[in-house]
Amino acid sequence: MAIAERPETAAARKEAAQVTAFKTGNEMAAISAQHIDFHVMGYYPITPSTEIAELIDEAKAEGLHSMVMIPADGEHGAAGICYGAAVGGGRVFNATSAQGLLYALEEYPVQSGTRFPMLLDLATRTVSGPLDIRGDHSDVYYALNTGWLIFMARDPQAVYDLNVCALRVAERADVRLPAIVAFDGFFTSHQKRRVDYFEDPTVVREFLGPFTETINALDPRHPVTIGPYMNDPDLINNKMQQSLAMDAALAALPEVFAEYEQLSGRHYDVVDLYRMEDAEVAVILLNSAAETAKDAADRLREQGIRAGVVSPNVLRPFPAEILRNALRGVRALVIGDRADSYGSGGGNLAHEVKSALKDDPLNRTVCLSRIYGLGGRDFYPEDAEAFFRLATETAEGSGVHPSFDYYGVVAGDPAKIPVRRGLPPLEKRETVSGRIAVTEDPETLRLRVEAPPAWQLAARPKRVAPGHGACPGCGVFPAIDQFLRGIEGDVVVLYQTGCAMVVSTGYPYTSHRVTYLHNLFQNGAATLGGLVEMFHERVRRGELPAGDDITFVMVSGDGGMDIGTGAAVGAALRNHKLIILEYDNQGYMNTGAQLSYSTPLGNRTSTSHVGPGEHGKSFQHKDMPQLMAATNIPYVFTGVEGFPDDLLQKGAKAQWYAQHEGMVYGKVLISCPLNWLTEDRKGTDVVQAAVDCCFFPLYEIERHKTVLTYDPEPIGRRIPVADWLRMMGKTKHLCRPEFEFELAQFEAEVDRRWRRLKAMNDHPLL
Ligand SMILES: Cc1ncc(C[n+]2csc(CCOP(=O)(O)OP(=O)(O)O)c2C)c(N)n1
Ligand code: SF4
Ligand SMILES: [Mg+2]
Repeated sequence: MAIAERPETAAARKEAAQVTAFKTGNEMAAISAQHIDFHVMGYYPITPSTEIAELIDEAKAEGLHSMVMIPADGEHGAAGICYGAAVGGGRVFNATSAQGLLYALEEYPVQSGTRFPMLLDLATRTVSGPLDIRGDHSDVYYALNTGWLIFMARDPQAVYDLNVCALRVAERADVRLPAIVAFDGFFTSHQKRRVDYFEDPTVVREFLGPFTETINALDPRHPVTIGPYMNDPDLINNKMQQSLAMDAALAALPEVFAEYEQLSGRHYDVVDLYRMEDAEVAVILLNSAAETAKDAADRLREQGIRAGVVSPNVLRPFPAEILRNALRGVRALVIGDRADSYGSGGGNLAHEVKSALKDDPLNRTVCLSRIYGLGGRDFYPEDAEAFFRLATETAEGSGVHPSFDYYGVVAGDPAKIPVRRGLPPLEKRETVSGRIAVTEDPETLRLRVEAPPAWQLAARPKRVAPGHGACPGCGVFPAIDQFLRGIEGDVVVLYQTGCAMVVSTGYPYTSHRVTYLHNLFQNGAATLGGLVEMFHERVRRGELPAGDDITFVMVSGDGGMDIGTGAAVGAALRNHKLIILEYDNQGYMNTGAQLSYSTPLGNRTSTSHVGPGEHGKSFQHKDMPQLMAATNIPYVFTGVEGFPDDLLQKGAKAQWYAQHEGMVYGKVLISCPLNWLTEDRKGTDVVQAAVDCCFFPLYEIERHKTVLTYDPEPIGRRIPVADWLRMMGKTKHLCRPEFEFELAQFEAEVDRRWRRLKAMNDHPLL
């Protein structure tokens, strides 16, 4: 709410017809994107912004728009795609949150510094670590110095409206800067509100006008040079121009908002001022919390307290003068920041407001800075009242409060010693079965594993305890367990972000009975590489006992092997003594089943819908084992849960290689009943069918020699690919006649890869 109508403009306006609906911020972002009709959207899924791309993709499958949707390999890639598309001279869109923004951060100044406008929606979320997917403003604050325009959308209506207005300002000839529209993760991204949007999308397109390119990289008759290096004295001039572009944007904003009001009937100011005309005490808050504070201000006004609320709709350019004018008569002000600038005595908003006031020699406002609402902590009217109380007591001199503090922190009990919430750590003796022996065959140079059948080791204590939160029928932990059963001795695991991580640790609980470390899924392999090297160095220095070996295992999903390919390949090329175990469930499952590069062609996912405008995923699945084999690490393997002895033996070999020669990579296909749309109890059958149709061959590449460890053909078990696809809700459409083309392409690719593998198996040099 809060978009007050100015009566004087109501008569003058020529409003376009609108639809009234009940929508979330993400829905409004998706609708506005379609109305704007961007040429290209480059994106990478991250909660809570993921839904925006999902909704746009769904609409594309229904044939409702023709925007090109490009699923990137990570946010850095997404930002690169967007930049590339922007220099091509069209409209570009992206959406992200938290780590996604940070991962792409270094690209943002490149784009603003070369002055190519685009729009990025940011559903704000806490920056890791610790990992917390709910909303605060720690991400958007990182963008403050990127040179992008930053709009703050307080509710779903504002998401739609400011997306349109932001782009209009961004594309002005005197601005030409990319823009962020930030709205509160979950509070705004996921809560439905009453909203209006234009019935006819062309209203938005006409408001924006055709995209006016300045220069573009797609006109060979007029070649341009974009991004040459630029040294002193030009660079400082370039930056000054960027600063002037921000000034131009600030000057243009009232005009753009007024024009938009004519069309929509909704009024926006650069700074939203609520009951500030005569306010003596005030709070400054961004986005949804400001709406909460308005209710509190109303209540206080009823008690005779002249309370007001200030909330910038725009953070870049920073509306310093408007704030100075608005706060001139305010005696005490609480500035709430939903993120800290650690060690600086305030959040970014507090510092910027204080600095704006400093330029007014007449200003006597006492400012208090409070950090609140971190990690999605709610902000209720009572909290706003507490802020007003601080301001009132400060104004009246009836209370002395620190100028900077955290608000809403729960004091701990120093006497309380944290207890480990989980099963006790494994004893050394529990980690060794003594029944697995690995020796080198001097003739073949392959390893020989002597081990009992996997079932005989089933009683051995598991490294992951059963008390985790995976879905019924999930194949992740049975597969990890089977693999780890082949490993003797101590293990340290690093889990990249993904289902296995999310369901097995959540402060203060752990399902792991061994040392466990998490790092974000773009960088786990590098992190574990560092730990391994520290281990060996400390052993060499005598700081850790020699001979007490540890096996280091990184567990990653298939998505982690998209965004983390670079780190994994880097670790492989350095040949750290560690194992990467990828569990492949063919998608980004913990974030809601978006496509990964391992998702096969034609599969239905939440970012590759099936409909008249789209036939599921549009490109073939990645062959990660072959990619890793190309790094020449000593051992690469594939496995599935349904072949436990095979997986156990590969675990034993993996340990030997990681101890003696260097890095190991293994990929296990695991069933995900929730998102594959299969029965919980059918998981093993489905992955076995994937092996039997030769989609997922079981093999190993040991010291560069490829060997199939299971061949369904000579034993008459090979089945058609369609038989496997028919087993899953996400793929059974591929067996319908209208998907004949996709099925044929997919079958041909499966066959090509299988025949190649067989040739490699048969040839001594391959
Ligand atoms: C830089 C960054 N981008 C995006 C995310 C959101 N995210 C976390 S896990 C994940 C998908 C993981 O997929 P996968 O590795 O296949 O594991 P699964 O969930 O399928 O088990 C995504 C997109 C994030 N945490 N950080
Ligand atoms: S979403 Fe899939 S992979 Fe994740 S826990 Fe559930 S079944 Fe397992
Ligand atoms: Mg996955």
